[in-house]
Amino acid sequence: MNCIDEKLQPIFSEVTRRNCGEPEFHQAVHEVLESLGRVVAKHPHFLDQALIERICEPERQVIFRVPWVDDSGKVQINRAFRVQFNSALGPYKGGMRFHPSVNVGIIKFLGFEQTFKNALTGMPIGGGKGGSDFDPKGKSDGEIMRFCQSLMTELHRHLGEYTDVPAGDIGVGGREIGYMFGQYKRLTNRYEAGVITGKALAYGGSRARTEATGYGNTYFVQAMLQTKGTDFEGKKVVVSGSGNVAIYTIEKVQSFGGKVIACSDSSGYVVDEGGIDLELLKEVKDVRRERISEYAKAKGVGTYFISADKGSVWDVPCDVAMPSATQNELSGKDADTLVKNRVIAVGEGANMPSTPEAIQVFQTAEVLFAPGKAANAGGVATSALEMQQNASRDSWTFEQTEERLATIMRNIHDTCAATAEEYGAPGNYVLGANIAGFVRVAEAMQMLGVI
Ligand code: NDP
Ligand code: 2IT
Repeated sequence: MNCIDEKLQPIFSEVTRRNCGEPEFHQAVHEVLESLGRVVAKHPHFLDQALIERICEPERQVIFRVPWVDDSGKVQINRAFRVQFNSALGPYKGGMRFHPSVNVGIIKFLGFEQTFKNALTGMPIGGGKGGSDFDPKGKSDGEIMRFCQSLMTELHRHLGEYTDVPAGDIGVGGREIGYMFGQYKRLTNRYEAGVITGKALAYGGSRARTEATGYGNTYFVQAMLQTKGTDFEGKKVVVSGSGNVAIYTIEKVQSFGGKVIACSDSSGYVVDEGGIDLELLKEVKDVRRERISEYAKAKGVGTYFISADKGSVWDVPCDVAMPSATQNELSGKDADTLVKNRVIAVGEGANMPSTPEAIQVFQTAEVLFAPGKAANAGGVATSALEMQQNASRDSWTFEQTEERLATIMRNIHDTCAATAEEYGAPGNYVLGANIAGFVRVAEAMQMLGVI
């Protein structure tokens, strides 16, 4: 890991002391504090009023029990969380994650990242995140519905279009959003469409929200490639994951002339030298909800599956890598392999997928590296566009919405690049994103008094 400026070291020590046993949260805070040394050297007033300390402390954290009845009639118990991190710029905004690995530290790191990401979009949204250790794998539709209804029975009292607006994340897609919104509507007797995003078009969703995170990351990487006078045309691309973000990354990369030759899930990865067949991938993952090995089985010749215990998707030589599964899925060793295989750009579709060691390897090798809080902001930005459409009771075309998304991603890219330059680290998008996101939140907080 790089070093934190000595003025900021006590802040980090205090964060680790009062959030013990939460390594992902420490990692996320460490990375931002590494960047802030240059800010406080130039603008010491940011050290006043304990601004940085306040930004590292969530405004509110809710932890609750979710009891539900499975198909055999047995009562099951899960734990759920909502960390309302920062509302200086707008209502708390961020997804819900359903995955057995979820704990308070994971949700806290995601809420912290979300605060800066949302600031980078330039839109009026604060940062929050939630989730549960519920495992959706192998559950029936009825079980998923009863779980979502029970979760919302508790969560609804903390939400509102002006208070806190959840959306999807790992394990939470259109189906779960529908069940949660349906229960919110019953409990409140209000058709408050703007209380949740990622809704289906039929009941107030936005066109292009499903595609937005993957498309947005692709736009961001394209902007980085253009700074070097190149683009996706003819490039070999590897994408990890095969969920919402991965699928629409593959779709956009292909439309830009790139060739995606591998993708994965937690069971392993498939390599398809002819280029991933997107329709088949959507059928296997979105419709049938099967394992990625079924893709290789169905595709046959020229395609193969490697299980997760035999290697990682990052072993596949490529020009561009787009990690789109989960945190810390790309290690320093994986980064060494990618660099050895001459990767030229990495765009993080997932939240914090690269370990600090991996980021260091990419930056030392001068690989174009787009951190998640900038590169994957297209999802939440389009959620904010969904909120705008809900507030004005309007519905935009796909083209209008995608054009807004493309402009937002271009602006985020340019802001990160200009900020990195201003602070003496041209090309360092990590520094640019952390500083630009921090400054927007910190300036708003200063104006709001000691809150
Ligand atoms: P999905 O649930 O649709 O897909 C997740 C994918 O990642 C699956 O292929 C899953 O495989 C894989 N995965 C999840 N956890 C692990 C793990 N522990 N190890 C290996 N593979 C894993 O989620 P999304 O596509 O929505 O989210 C992917 C990433 O993008 C997350 O980091 C999320 O926070 C981030 N993100 C999502 C946004 C959105 O709008 N949805 C916006 C911005 C960021 P398996 O099925 O085997 O678990
Ligand atoms: O990590 C993320 O930005 C998301 N999961 C999307 C959040 C949102 O509110 O759309």
